[in-house]
Amino acid sequence: MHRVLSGIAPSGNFTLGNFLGALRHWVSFQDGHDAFYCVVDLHALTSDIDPAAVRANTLDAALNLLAIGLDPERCTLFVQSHVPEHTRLTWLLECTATMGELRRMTQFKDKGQGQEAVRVGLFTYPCLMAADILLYDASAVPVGDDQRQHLELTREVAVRFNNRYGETFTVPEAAIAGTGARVMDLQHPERKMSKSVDSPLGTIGLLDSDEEITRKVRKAVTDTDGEMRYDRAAKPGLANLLDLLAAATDRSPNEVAAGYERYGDLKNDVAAALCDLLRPVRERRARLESDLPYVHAVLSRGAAQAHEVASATYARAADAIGLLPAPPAT
Ligand code: AQP
Repeated sequence: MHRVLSGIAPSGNFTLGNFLGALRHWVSFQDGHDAFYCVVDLHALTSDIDPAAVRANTLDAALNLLAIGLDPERCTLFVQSHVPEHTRLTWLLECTATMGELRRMTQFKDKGQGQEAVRVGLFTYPCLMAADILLYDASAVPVGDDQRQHLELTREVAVRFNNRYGETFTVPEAAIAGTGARVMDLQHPERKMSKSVDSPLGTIGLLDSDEEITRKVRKAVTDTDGEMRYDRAAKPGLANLLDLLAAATDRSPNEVAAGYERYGDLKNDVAAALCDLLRPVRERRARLESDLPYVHAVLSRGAAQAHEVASATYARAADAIGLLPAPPAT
């Protein structure tokens, strides 16, 4: 069975972008795959953080992942920092990647922009992400389009390590969805919808009410020529709405565009489709909130299962690179 791994940072409220670009595919990959999913809490530490918020967001993320339909009987769900091999392997990979490679990462440039003192962790986090993936011998990594470059780096680092120190890692492939792979901000359709960017009207939250979803879609920026056609470059706001309805109803954006003449009618149907899509998530989440011991038990079992796989891979990598095996604990 093919192994699948993916993670999400507890860096704020999950968005519709996270859901359409990645999370709903995580649910599908549970069938027919050996699926590992983690809340990558260490990735949430790369900016100015509030420790209480990191703690709360990590639990919140686990609740959301169960609410979208992850089933601990069909996948392994865990918190990244509970498996210490993630940071241990990161060091070996930091000693494999180059400064030039990391400097080329566009997310580092985007997220570091305007910051006076950019943290080292923000620069090196693609190595942590590579470790997240390589530890599990994942052959597929379901991610949104924004992670394509990081996946490419992971592949390059894995290949280099294998060539230099002997066959150690499985070289993974990105599994990037078609429609929904890049959901844009409803108010600023030139930038992606993001959980850590403050854009109250431009971001649809995973747990937004029907009223909030409808209000935001109705206010979404379009254009003034009124011409219904799918053109991401010339008509990014409209294209985003067409993409959303296409992703929610499993059609192509051009097919969706052919069914409308007026932007208002399209917006009504986008809002209705998104409400239908997210309502069950909200309902499941409400039920889970009353059973936090269950959520902690899932994470504890997940950490043990993940550790079993990750420790074997780490031992292989450490041996390949020339580290003496650690003496058995006394
Ligand atoms: N707008 C998006 N459209 C499609 N997919 C998206 N993803 C994120 N935004 C969109 C996908 O969601 C998964 C989890 O994301 P992440 O936590 O690893 O961080 P990110 O990619 O940087 O996403 P955010 O929401 O923008 O988080 P912050 O604000 O922390 O940077 C990934 O598979 C991602 O591709």
